[in-house]
Amino acid sequence: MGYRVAVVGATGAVGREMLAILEEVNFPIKEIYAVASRKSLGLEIGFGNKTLKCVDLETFDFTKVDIVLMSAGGAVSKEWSPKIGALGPIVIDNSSVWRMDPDVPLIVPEVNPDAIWLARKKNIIANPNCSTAQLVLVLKPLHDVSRIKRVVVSTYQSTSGAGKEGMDELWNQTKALYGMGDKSPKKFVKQIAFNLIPQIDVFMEDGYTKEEWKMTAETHKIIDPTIDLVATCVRVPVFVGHSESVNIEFEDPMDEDQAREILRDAPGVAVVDKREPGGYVTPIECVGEFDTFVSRIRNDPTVPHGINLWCVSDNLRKGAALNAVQIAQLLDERGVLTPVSA
Ligand code: 11C
Repeated sequence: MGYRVAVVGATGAVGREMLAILEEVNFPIKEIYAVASRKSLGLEIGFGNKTLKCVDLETFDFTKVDIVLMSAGGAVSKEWSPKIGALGPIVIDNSSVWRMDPDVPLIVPEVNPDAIWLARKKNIIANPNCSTAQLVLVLKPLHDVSRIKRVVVSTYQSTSGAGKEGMDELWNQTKALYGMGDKSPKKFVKQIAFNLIPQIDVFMEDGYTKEEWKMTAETHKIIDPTIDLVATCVRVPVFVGHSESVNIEFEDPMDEDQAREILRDAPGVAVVDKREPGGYVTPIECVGEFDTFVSRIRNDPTVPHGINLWCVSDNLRKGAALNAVQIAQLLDERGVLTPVSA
């Protein structure tokens, strides 16, 4: 028994991770297709001990599949997700296009699995922004114990959040600064090598960036619209792994010891919090991991019930591909889809 799965955007950084994770978690697969734009036609991608040849999005017959993992950008998703959904498969989409649609569930399986009931409305499920996914994993178990009033979060986001071109720019500029090649910014608006940039996505009218707005709006949809959340999002010269400094203020008592205990039991979270040099997790150490790591849990002495913490997660995994695959697992567990017999 297994599902017929298509990965759309299979040649991208997240698409490749989706294929790798489907294999790693041993997702029940009957058939698997790597779908991409025409320019990638025929390109070969490894899947376990098999090789998949990329097929063309424009001509692929989506009635042959049950689940579509889509990571092909907003424009492609806007056009294709409804078309595919109308044919029957459920699309799990990694872009921002559908997240705020009231008829589309926005799911982090450890946090709001029950939102899956809405999956069949449009046959589209949205995957949150990477910086939101790791944050809600940490906030929800704390909010369940003592209501969160206010969150102030500052992010340190890796270049892979902007795709392969973002990583290439960091690599090329770093080499150029040692005298080899072009160091002019292309993907980012300023130099990223040996620098950082306090802008991710476009500016909105109120002076916040769209990435900052997404963190607030998506946290409201996934956990609770009454949480006040304000973000400052910063791009840093790291290849993979987003980090966040999070200040949380609670309605009722909560302290560092209680928060540490709650987070130790939280699904998808690993606490590494030794108060000694190096007793915390940095982005390099989270690469390839499934867990979101929490370190530096401290009382905030400036408010009655507040804590500060540091959290780090692989943005290509929990922030994108892993969460999408976990949504597919949730569809299986909840019996939303019926596997095809061998
Ligand atoms: C970044 N978080 O690091 C962004 C990438 O809404 O899915 C993901 C954008 C999104 O640049």
